[in-house]
Amino acid sequence: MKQKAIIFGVTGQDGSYLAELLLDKGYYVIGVSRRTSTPNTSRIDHLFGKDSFVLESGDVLDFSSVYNILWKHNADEVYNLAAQSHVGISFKQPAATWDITAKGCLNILEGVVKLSKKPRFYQASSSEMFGDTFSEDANGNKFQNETTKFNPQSPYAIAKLAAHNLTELYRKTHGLHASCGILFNHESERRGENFVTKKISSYVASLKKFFDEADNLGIEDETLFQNYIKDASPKLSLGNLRACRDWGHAKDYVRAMWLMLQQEEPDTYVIATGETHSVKNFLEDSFACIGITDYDAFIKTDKNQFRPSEVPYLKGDYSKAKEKLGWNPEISFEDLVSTMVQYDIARLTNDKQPTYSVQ
Ligand code: NAP
Ligand code: G4F
Repeated sequence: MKQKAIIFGVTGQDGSYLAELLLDKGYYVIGVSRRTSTPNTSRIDHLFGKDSFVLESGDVLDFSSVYNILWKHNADEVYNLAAQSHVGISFKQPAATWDITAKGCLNILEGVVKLSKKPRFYQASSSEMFGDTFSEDANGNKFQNETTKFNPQSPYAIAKLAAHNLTELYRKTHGLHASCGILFNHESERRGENFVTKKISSYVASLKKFFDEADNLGIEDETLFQNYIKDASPKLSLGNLRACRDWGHAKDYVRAMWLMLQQEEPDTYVIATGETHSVKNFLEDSFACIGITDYDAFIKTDKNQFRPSEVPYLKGDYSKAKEKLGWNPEISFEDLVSTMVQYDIARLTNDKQPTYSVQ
């Protein structure tokens, strides 16, 4: 019999990669997507028509829809990836963020508890929960691991911490096989458009297109050409460039989610690369992909992109996941940046809407 898995949040970045991973492993996958007024399935359209993939309509805010799906499919594993996952937006929509991200998780946990055969459960916890805290090694190097104190700095992070604590509580009090992955930032070609990495890679691709078109305008005078570039090129508006993040590729991270649910005992694991880079570093490497080193003329500061409180520094220590799960990240920061930029260039060159290959 095929293993069955339910993915809440299947239409998101991670949901789409996790669905592919599980299908490759021979699972029957039930994806859950909420009703939206415009299509939200572009990341999983290529999965439709597969015998082992089905999409159910459900909303984590609606307990009865959650419970009906859990009861109907009697799955072996349930992954909760559903969230309002944008930190900046959580300051503007704190209640919606709380309901989806915290109460949504509770709805799934309550549904799982009521089943006679209880599936294994994965909760998508976040490095945002650390907020402004870190641990230090003997040499004064800063990092976060499973023992670092949490001090969340946004409505999103507070909601994630509530869901995290609930999952650990249900593990203890209901004996659920419920695991939490404290995942540090992970990106990909499928990253949502309003996260900083995707903003940058999309912009750099549009700038490359602008340069290619400018070359064909036949402006022979170099000064005129440079003035044209300066005045007419699109500009990228960004906020805080100093924040540091531990950025990995989502494909590596969904493998860790699956590994957690294959362990005899449920637990909590940090998943990260162990490296940290500033937003400025990400910018520099992205511009370098199109041969630009001096990018100041293309960047504007947007006060609205600064957050009321920031998470200044994230660098994960994933030793526990390495030792217990045998997990290591395989895609480097440099490859992540160039893959995202090249993907967006190809997308614009072909003048196509995003399509996502199964690889
Ligand atoms: P994402 O692309 O924003 O995906 C979020 C998913 O949640 C989407 O499928 C979204 O559906 C769904 N969703 C939102 N509200 C819902 C509701 N009321 N009912 C059902 N589904 C709902 O996020 P991601 O980057 O894939 O991240 C996956 C999970 O990991 C999230 O919980 C995120 O908070 C967490 N996380 C992410 C990172 C990261 O760096 N990516 C790091 C740590 C933790 P729509 O498509 O309809 O919007
Ligand atoms: O790309 P971001 O929006 O990601 P952030 O806030 O780190 O959150 C992501 O990672 C978390 C894990 O640590 C997840 F839990 C969460 O769901 C999400 O996936 O911002 C990264 C940094 C921040 O410091 C932000 O202030 O980039 C800075 N930034 C600078 N300019 C910007 C911008 N962020 C965005 N989104 N847009 C900007 O224009």
